[in-house]
Amino acid sequence: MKHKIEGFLDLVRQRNGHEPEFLQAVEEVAETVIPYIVQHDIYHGKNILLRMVEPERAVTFRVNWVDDSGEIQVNRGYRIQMNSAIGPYKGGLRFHPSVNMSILKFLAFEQVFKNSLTTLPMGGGKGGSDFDPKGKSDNEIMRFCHAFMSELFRHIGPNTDVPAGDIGVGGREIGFLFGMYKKLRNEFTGVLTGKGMTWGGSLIRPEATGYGTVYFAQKMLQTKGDDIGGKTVTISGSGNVAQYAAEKVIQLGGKVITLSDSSGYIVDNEGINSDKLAFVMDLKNNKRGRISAYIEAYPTAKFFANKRPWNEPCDIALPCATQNELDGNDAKTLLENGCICVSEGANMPSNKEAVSAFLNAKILFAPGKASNAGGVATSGLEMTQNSLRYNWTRDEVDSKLQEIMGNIHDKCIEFGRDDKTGYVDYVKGANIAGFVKVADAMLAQGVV
Ligand code: NDP
Ligand code: 2IT
Repeated sequence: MKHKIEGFLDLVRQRNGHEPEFLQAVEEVAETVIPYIVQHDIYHGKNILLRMVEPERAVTFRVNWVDDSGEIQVNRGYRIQMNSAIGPYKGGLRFHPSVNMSILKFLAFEQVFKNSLTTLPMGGGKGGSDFDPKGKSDNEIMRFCHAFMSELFRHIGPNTDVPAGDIGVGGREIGFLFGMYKKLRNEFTGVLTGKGMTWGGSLIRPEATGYGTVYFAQKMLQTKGDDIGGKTVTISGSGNVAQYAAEKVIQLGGKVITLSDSSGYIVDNEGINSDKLAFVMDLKNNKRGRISAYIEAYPTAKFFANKRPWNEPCDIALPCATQNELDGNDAKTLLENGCICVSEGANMPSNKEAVSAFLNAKILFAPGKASNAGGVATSGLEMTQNSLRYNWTRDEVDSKLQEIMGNIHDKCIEFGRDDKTGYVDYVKGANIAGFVKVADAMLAQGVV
């Protein structure tokens, strides 16, 4: 088996040697899916996984725009259309200076499995730009988004590829992107998700990723007769996913003690209650400030520059910032401090060593492609509402989101539970369950 997996990975490494994040994502999937393929004749000799690691299409394009001082800026735009076997390409856009092919291909690859798990008909894609929104004026953001869409529009469409937000792309950016698409195509369609409530958006979409991550943690805890009430929770990030993960933990009676951004983390041992969270939301979403400002408002809290929150003792950890933000040493510290549950809100936040440490310790560990799927699932519900030209209520969307997270959890158990020990390997479960649906569709459609 080891030989088969290594043979496959060698091929992928030869072709993509300079893409470390992409290789990391593929390795994790190959290690769980290849043994499954070997045991199931229908997938033999079809090179399905080899087809799945090659994007169906990847476009890169120049984005020219003029900044407030009149200077012409040049950024690079991308869209990776990874797999459309079960539906139109679907996945976010990331605006961050670190964006490159490796990062977007890892995200697009993960998205294929995640979208398959949601039970909704969505293929996988991802895109974005190395544009840095930090410190830019609203007018600069608008000019950049318009310039970006003036090329992207020819590659997407409501039945072809439906982008959404990710790091650096929230409601403001989706608005500017949608406006330019509508102007160029002269049509009002659900080509993007995460839209504003008065122009085609869905209630609960802003909350969905964070809420879903916590619903998934709750489902895992319930398998042990436990729940979130009374638990101490560390969260990284302070953006969209982190904010609503914190909100749901607070609603369910847990105590959130940390939040972070790329400059460091804050710890508040009295607990970040809903008033303090409202302060953070205003700071981050309206003032676009730094998390360190929290200690000016709440002086009993502490700020640690350039550090991550994983050395703070907790029962539950929710990494909600970015990839590879939790390494093997962080995992060891979390385990030594008694952490029993990790539910990933970000994509691939735990590196390979950290994932191994959690699985070896047999704690409840959910990989992002399962636990953060609530965001894209609710994007799928936004697409449905757009097609119906109808809006569901907040409660209707929230109950569908909870049902979907429950279904994903069930699938992980079906494909990830060890018959002998009863331990659920959610990584294996999510990878195989996600793979089966896409692979079956690819087999049915032939070599295209
Ligand atoms: P936001 O841009 O709203 O927030 C990102 C947060 O993470 C910020 O606090 C940011 O800090 C921090 N962060 C970003 N990059 C780094 C870095 N390199 N090092 C340290 N901190 C960093 O993004 P989201 O909340 O939407 O996304 C967070 C994660 O969740 C990402 O992994 C994303 O792919 C994933 N995700 C998002 C979904 C969504 O619906 N939005 C759905 C599923 C997954 P700073 O402000 O200093 O940059
Ligand atoms: O990583 C993700 O799932 C997202 N950024 C959300 C994608 C979407 O289409 O809603």
